[in-house]
Amino acid sequence: MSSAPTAAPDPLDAGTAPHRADEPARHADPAPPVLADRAPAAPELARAAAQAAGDLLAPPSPVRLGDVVPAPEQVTPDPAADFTLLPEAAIRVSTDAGALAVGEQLAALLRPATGYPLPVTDAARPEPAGGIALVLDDDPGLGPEGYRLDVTPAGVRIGATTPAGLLHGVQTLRQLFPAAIENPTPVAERWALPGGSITDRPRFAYRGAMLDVARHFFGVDAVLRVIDHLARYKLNHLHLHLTDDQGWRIAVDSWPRLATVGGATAVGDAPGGWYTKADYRRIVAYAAQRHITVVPEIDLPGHTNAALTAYPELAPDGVAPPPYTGTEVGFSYVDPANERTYDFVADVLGEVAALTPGPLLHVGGDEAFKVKGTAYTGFVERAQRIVAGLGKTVVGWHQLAPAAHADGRVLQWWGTDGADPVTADAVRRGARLILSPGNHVYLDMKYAPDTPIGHDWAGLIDVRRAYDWDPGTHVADVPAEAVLGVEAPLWTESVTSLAEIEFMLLPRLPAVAELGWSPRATHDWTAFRERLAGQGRRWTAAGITFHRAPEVPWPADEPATAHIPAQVGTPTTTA
Ligand code: TNX
Repeated sequence: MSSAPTAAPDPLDAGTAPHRADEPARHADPAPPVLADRAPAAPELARAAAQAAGDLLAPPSPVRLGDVVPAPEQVTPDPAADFTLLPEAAIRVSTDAGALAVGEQLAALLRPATGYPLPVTDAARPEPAGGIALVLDDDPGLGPEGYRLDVTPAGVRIGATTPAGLLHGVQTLRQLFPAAIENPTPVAERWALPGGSITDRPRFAYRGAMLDVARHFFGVDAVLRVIDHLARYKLNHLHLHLTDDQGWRIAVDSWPRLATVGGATAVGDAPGGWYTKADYRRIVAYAAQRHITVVPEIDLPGHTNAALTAYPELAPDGVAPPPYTGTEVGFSYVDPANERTYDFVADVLGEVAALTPGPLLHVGGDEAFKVKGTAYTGFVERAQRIVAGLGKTVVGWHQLAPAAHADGRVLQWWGTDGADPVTADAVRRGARLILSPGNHVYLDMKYAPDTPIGHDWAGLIDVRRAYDWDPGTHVADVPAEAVLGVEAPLWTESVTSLAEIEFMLLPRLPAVAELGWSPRATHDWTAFRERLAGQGRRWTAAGITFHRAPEVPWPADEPATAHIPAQVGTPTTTA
């Protein structure tokens, strides 16, 4: 609509007391002959009037179209095409269950701060019509996760070939609203969006983060919140490190003591805990709604002290070790020479595979210092066959490299030196890599010497260090085509609460997310830190803890105290 019809209500009035579709028409015509036909026009008129008034009276969108993390592939601003979301806007979605679910998520993101009803409706060919349209399009150039977003004065249109693409478009749209959109309760704000178009798709298929729930246990709600953080930055895998020396965190019906005995402990005598199968399914389902695949890890043959306390028959000497609540690694292992060990591996992986719709099963394989040579590779090869027999693709830490190749196998490389001929050789034999270089993306590393929690064995990792490397060229003699993507692990020996998780993830996780998503041509530290700075206000509005890293130019209007983790040093995890 280009002009405000004279019959519309006072635009200023419309701006403050919006005209709702379910109210009687308020326009000047005293007796509309066919009220039922005329009434729907009134909200449209009010909307147009308010939009026109807003355009005249209010400043343009405070966010620029390119102010998005991770950086989109292509951004074409049109400053003359800003759009303001008004109270009567609707979300119109292609008739498809997955698309509708994304529409409901968009509504759930926008309703709290706007206070608008934002009804979600479906249609064969939805149009923005003054609101937001999410459209399943046939545009093969976008790939399975890409999207196109258009902001015009007529509204917002997001097109994608899949619901996952629509959700990524929604996450971009979310960042284009003023930061107050993150407020959990209504705020008075002009919900302006910058005009123009974005065309976007990921560089790498695998973009992940890992949460170690074994060293300290984190309940389902904390994990769901971490999933929200992943979704925000278009990550699509959550790797859960479910077992380690200090705790076993997933119920296994055929070996029940793993959870009930092995799950009772944690580092530093913090409370233990484990996920029931229902808990785990909740995590998987919540992630799936956000188009995030859960990758469960059962760490074998080392990192198994908790399993051995529960089932000493798996220990090389058959004796139950005491529970372990320290932070050393490499001392425990299940006996690779005992057939019972392979019953255990098959049973556990079988139950975990049955709970996991995603294709990947992670078998660990790191730091099994006491299982050497062919004892180690023989164990790994049997574990790889068990995973294949379950119809899954095996992932393991890059220590798996010397073992024989298994179809599709994926190695997670956590080295600190890109010269790694053993891994490069495994790649030549067919392996693909997930890159988690310890000295760039280990989010348990301290930011700086005075970071109150975290390690420094792989060095200090400030935001720039997390950002300044290229997954496509990082490991010598590994071509970019063999790189499935990137993952940022958070080990939790020193991380004890949700606030501390967030403090370590933010702002480094978005840096890793950008390496996974954005084309290399957009890589630019100066531009990145500016865009990242804009996220701070959003985290503050949403009540999310983050580290106010000094190399990022956070906006000056932020209260400095909002970013200090409330519970540093205070274990608050519960079973
Ligand atoms: C190494 S990385 C480990 C973990 C520790 C981490 C601490 C890897 C596969 N193993 O067991 O938690 O260092 O940074």
